[in-house]
Amino acid sequence: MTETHYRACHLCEAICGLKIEVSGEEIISIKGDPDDPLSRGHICPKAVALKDIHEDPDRLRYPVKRLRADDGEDSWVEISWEEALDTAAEALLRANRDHGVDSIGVYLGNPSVHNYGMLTHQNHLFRWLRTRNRYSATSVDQLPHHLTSLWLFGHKSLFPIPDIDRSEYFLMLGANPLASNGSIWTVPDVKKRIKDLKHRGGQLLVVDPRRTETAELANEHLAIVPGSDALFLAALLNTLFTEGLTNPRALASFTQGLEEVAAAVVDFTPEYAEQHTGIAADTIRRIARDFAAADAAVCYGRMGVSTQRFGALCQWLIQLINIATGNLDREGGSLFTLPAVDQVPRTGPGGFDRHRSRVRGLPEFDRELPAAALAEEITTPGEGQIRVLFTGAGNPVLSTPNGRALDDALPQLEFMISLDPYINETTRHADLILPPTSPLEHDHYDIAFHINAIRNTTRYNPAIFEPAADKLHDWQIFTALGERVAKGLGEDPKDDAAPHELVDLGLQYGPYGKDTEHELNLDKLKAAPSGIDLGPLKPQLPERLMTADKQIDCATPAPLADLKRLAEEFSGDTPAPRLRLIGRRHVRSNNSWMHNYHRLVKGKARDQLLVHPKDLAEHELADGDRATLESRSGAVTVTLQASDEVMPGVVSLPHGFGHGRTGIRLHTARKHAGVSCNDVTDAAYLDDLSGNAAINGVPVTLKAAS
Ligand SMILES: Nc1nc2c(c(=O)[nH]1)N[C@H]1C(S)=C(S)[C@@H](COP(=O)(O)OP(=O)(O)OC[C@H]3O[C@@H](n4cnc5c(=O)[nH]c(N)nc54)[C@H](O)[C@@H]3O)O[C@H]1N2
Ligand SMILES: Nc1nc2c(c(=O)[nH]1)N[C@H]1C(S)=C(S)[C@@H](COP(=O)(O)OP(=O)(O)OC[C@H]3O[C@@H](n4cnc5c(=O)[nH]c(N)nc54)[C@H](O)[C@@H]3O)O[C@H]1N2
Ligand code: SF4
Ligand SMILES: [Mo]
Repeated sequence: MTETHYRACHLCEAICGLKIEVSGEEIISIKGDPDDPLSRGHICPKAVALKDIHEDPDRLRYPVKRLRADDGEDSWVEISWEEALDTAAEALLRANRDHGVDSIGVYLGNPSVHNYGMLTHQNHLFRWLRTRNRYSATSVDQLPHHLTSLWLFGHKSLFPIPDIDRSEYFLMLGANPLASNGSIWTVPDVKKRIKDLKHRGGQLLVVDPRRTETAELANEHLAIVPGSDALFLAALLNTLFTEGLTNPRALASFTQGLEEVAAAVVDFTPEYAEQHTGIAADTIRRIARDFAAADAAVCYGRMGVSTQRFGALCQWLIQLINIATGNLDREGGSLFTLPAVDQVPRTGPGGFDRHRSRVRGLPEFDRELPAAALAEEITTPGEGQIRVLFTGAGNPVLSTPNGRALDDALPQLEFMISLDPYINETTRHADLILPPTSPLEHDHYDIAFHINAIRNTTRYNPAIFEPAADKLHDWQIFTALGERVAKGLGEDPKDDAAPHELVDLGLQYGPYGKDTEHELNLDKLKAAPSGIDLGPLKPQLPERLMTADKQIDCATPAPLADLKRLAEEFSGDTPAPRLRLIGRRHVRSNNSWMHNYHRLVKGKARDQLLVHPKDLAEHELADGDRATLESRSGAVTVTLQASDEVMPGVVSLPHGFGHGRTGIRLHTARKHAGVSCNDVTDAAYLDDLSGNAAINGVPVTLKAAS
């Protein structure tokens, strides 16, 4: 007998509604849920991989412990949860006692944000580990967005969301939602939404060194020299100010400091930007004028402008453009969400540079240090050196800059614990791997991504399969381990509610809860498995601001000062590198961890280095050649693919490959091993302001493989 289950996909930020047919233990089909008010039936090819994840024989079902062998041929043995949790707690307590709190390092990866129990319960462990050595994927990703939101709106998670369904003019930089399905912008079915924008006479402009799938669909593609976006954005602002095109509209009564910003960008003319960006001054002026004249316009930038040398400055300039033209908090511009479980008033706003990393002095953000510092904090002796590492839902060996150095550093640890279902490039170094239940064995409420969504909606779905009694969810692992650590420290761990109980409370006391017409609670959501529509985004300022004075102060000291670094970088004193490396995503990938499912990797290889034909000719190389791609920090051997998608001077390699290393247990991924882009990216090449990794725009050289 088949049963139908409903579920939001947790694999990417689009959180599409799914309809899953199950017969007994078997998944018969996974389709889009047309009744989901946000995704309207849309899905991408990854949704079906939920079945593959669930069934994957490589996925660990029980904890495993490393058995060390003298010949180096270590092996893994399954152990009980009791033994695993005791061993993990002992290792953490021992490090704490023998070497101090900072000797424990923590790295949390991207899926930890997609798994709501990991969000609600990670502090059941981490509150007992008072280490400053906390790291996450944030600092190889969206850190500049958080900083900008903290600076301007008073809270790290108050992200302005592009209101694409009502927009008339959309300026997009460094994002490829046709592959990524949107990021810091939960926008399922984005292709249709872009087409609708064009049909109603709106315009999409894409600024990207590569003519991406999204750029192909746009009205206009502007190829930009990687890392030069801040000059382009500053020149747009400069034009807006000098031509008298600014008009903060409704924001005027609670916004200050635009005059200081105008003064600070006075030298950043379109002509100056033209020299370094490759975008003509006239084009920049035209875009500024069209942007200011449009009924509703929005500027949005993502990975490509966050993970580069001026990531924080770029994100701040983008918001300044939206503010100066009155397009923030405006329908068709960008708007803040009001999610049913609203984390903003409940979580701390975040802070910046309250302490620094031990070895290189990189700034903290929200109690985390830049991931680019992790390897050196393991290998550099001294007080505060990391001796024991805990990783959860992350693969920093493949995902952080100069991952090869981290790969080499991990064996120096005294002990390593990984909360992960796979033995991969990172967890192969662990002493103990704690695997959680499969995603379909636990319930799901998206705590993280409704705050980025283009419409306010809410949905909760229970688990599809009942896990065996001897399996633990991620949140239960955090709780069980936290209990042991707390007791070892002589503390009393509080018995806390399960994730769904917290969501129930969040709903009842949230903006659509008890005291409102919606009266949301968990039972109400259970009765509406495709989700509940809470309507389009609405203007909410100044009420929604989390700044103490409910004002937006545009004259943020740090990015204003960073304009000087920008001018120095582009002073013309140092010759530009001949080639710069950028990344790329494919709709059937998901960072490093979804190459183990046959249906997502079959077909043409997609791990080649894209090189413009002109650069191939200049290097006396040809399509299909094997070549060495090298940077200051490392080299890999790649297969070349001639492509005029990338602009001359730019080469593109996807990240997340590099599965050829010994000791990993990913049978399908191994057959599509590729090389890791992050063996070439550079841990010293950062956005100096935020500490975010600059994995895009890295200077590289190319030569025939020997
Ligand atoms: N060169 C380059 N580098 C990049 C990027 C780039 O564009 N170019 N992108 C960056 C970005 S945006 C990001 S977010 C990072 C990602 O970096 P990471 O988060 O470090 O890497 P992922 O590949 O997402 O690793 C996910 C891990 O989580 C495990 N996992 C999956 N689901 C679960 C679960 O439910 N529970 C648990 N416990 N584990 C789970 C997987 O097995 C895998 O080991 O990479 C960054 N690195
Ligand atoms: N299919 C799939 N979906 C995903 C992921 C995945 O790995 N696969 N990862 C998820 C994650 S963790 C994230 S954070 C999001 C990312 O979501 P997006 O940011 O939308 O995705 P990317 O494809 O990384 O887009 C970045 C773009 O920036 C361009 N770029 C590179 N350097 C520069 C530059 O200097 N300037 C400008 N203007 N552009 C530049 C690149 O060519 C690329 O097109 O995607 C999420 N969704
Ligand atoms: S777009 Fe993202 S959320 Fe939607 S089905 Fe694909 S992976 Fe899942
Ligand atoms: Mo990401």
